[in-house]
Amino acid sequence: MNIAAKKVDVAKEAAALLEKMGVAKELYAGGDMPSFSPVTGEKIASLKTVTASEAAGKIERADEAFRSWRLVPAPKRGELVRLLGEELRAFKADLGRLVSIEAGKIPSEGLGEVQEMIDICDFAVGLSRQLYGLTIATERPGHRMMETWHPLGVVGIISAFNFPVAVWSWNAALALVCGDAVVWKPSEKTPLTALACQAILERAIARFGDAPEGLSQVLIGDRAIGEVLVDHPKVPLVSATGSTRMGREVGPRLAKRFARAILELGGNNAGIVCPSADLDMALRAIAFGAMGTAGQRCTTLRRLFVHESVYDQLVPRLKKAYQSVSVGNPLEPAALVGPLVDKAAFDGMQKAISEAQSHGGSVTGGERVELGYDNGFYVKPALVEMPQQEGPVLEETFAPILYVMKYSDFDAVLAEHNAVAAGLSSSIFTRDMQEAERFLAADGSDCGIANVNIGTSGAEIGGAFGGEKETGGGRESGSDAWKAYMRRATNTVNYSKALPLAQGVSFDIE
Ligand code: UN1
Repeated sequence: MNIAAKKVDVAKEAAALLEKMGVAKELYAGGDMPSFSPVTGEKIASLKTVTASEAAGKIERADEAFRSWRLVPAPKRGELVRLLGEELRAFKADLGRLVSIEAGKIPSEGLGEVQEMIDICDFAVGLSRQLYGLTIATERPGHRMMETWHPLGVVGIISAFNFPVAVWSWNAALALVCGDAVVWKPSEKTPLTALACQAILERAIARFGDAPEGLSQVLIGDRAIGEVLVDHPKVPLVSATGSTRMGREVGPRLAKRFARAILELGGNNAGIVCPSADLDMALRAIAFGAMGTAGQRCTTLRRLFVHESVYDQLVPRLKKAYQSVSVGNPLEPAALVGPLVDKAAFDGMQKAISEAQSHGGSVTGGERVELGYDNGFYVKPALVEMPQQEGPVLEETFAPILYVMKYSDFDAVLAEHNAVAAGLSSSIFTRDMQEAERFLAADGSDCGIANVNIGTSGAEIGGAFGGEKETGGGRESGSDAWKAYMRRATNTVNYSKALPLAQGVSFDIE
């Protein structure tokens, strides 16, 4: 079912939401950087950009703010993030709607993204009382060895269009409780939601009272502005989310100046459906994983291996789901699949589909859905049955294409599963404990996320998020990901009256 076009004035609605969230009009009207809504393809704002020297100035100011923020006790820093969580609760509907307008997400996913922000704030508030190190046994009498975690500095955040607000919050909420300042370069495709987040944080800062000025900065601009952030000597950590291509440029630049990198890059996530799988459950998980967010999550399910014994039960049902899924205006609650972000995404999808066909792929869906918005790129999600894993199946195409392949041998499918460059998310559908445990074992899935009987996408914030190989190796969000945002010091204290050297070394001077 396609959701028919409705007359929507996205520019007007975006402006009303920005005003309500407290974003100053001069930041998004009359500037030189356009922002478009994928809902209709219309221009919805013209943003004021920063020059390279203004960007450097903002980084300097953030560094100054860091120097006092690091001295504020961590639980008090947590109070700022608690207030941010409160403000996000108050503006959840507005920010979620703006995410729908600017990134094209359906309402529940726009709201879900803001919920993810609220969740990480709650996590970070708790964390602000748990930034603890170890006390370690020393080999020397009368000594104590311990580790202390200190604030690190300015954390640079580079985020992508597809999670325009949540990814910032995973980084910012942790960085702020860790005693760091943050400077954010959002995607050029989603600058308005970034301005809204900054305005919401500023409300929290105003309520907090005495946070240093400049603690959080947003850099609106193009790639050159991102480079200022990546190359600035006062930014000891950059957390960058985006394509592997972007990571290949950012990673070496950071390495060159020995800065830390948290890279969260491409994914080419797979699922395996085993003979014992609960097929009803698998069907739902696959549908959300592959078609949800119009295939534009880094965790989107892109490759599916189905055991030959269940292939003919599952795949026809999946195809039916593909044919009947509602595609349409994401501002309408009935749509499950909203638009692609832009024409380039649509062209990339069509190219991958025709390449797949030249490798013997048989396609269901994939065609453009006309809603009457000239520059809105809506598509039927594509399910492509492939004779083997080759050609475009080995690449991440940021669009709703699910490549489906048949398998017969478990060891062989595990090897196929891991035979791609990216290593973000993975899942297995099975009720066989041996298969499930093999998938999670050292020689099982090589991804940063490996799930059993749930899909590849929609991770909770409580776990560390990120992946291996060309996904970049970084971890954000929960578990002990906070450690990357702090500086670890090992301290040894001698409370004895002697000076024994470690390793039995003697060095006795007169
Ligand atoms: C992304 O697409 O960059 O696991 C992040 C998920 C979300 C985050 C995706 N919690 O799908």
